Amino acid sequence: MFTTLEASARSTAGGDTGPALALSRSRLVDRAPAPQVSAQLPEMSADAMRAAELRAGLLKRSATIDPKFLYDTQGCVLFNAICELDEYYPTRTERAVFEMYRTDIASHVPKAAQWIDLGCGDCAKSRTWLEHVDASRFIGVDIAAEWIEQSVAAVGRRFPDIECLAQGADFTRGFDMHALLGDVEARPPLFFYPGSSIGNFAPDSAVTMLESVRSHLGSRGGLLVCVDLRKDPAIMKRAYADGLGVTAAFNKNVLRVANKLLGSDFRTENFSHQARFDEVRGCIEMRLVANSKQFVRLGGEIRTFEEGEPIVTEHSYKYTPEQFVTVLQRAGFTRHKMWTDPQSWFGVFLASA
Ligand code: AVJ
Repeated sequence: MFTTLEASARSTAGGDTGPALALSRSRLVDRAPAPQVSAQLPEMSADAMRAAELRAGLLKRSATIDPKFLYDTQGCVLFNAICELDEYYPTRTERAVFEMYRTDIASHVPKAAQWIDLGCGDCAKSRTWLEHVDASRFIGVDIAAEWIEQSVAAVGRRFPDIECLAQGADFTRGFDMHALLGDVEARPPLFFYPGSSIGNFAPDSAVTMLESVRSHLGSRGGLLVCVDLRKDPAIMKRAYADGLGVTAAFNKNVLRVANKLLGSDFRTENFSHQARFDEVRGCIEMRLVANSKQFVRLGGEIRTFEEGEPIVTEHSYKYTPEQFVTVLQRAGFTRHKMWTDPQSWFGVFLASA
């Protein structure tokens, strides 16, 4: 049987101190057939900010690359291929839970909701939800500002009565959408954060990010967030070390992204993909390990990588339901419901203030 959990928790007092929204641009896509576009131009080059962040990570003693850099056009194609792999269970398990409980979950979404998709991409998941909920507005947020304009415009054509907005933003750095959301009592926000992307944050950072979400909810808003649950480590590991090497290609592609953004000269063939489950931290760690000593030109400097030295490219945290409820409570959510699959591999949480 599929199961649902329901619980309520203490409320957390206090305001919110998320950093300012790192907006690259904002586009209003207002109703088909001729979407109007109102632009808010970027304050500074988003590429320059991304390059500085990427470079700083690579120059640390223990080199890291933030996982958001995995998703250039080719990275998105490779990630979509990962989602089709036998070994990669999260995508199809999430889909199964959504399909099984769509009506029940939708019945908990407030009327006239502002549906905010964090990391909307092609908006495919939201599109199905918008057929089942009463939304007044759809806001697609993604770091890939250019390409979501089109996918959000397509949502606008499919749902002419829903006001559609594409918001280019790196919401991983905290965000402030209060002005954009307007009267949240009349139109309660429903933040949609699927795909277990929350797993890319370490628990403390997940709390900070979800606090930021919670600060926007008003009295009736909510958060629909999907979480990969703890299971046999061998199963989790296989999902990140597939037999075809698609995940390896996805991981190594980030070095091409670095070369493009920084003008560096990483050679993808000189690094190997590694994925392991860290039992202590409860996460998959994905790395690129130098096959031999590497001298990489990074702007004016040479970054040396010793043989076997890793660049950590992603952490993917896996939670027990209880652990994730604790994260929600720490972020100030007081009520939640969870839906899961028969094996309890993947959790869909609806949380409210
Ligand atoms: C998109 C962050 C949910 O952590 O499982 C897939 C990304 N990395 N294979 C994940 C990913 C390697 C994925 N998330």
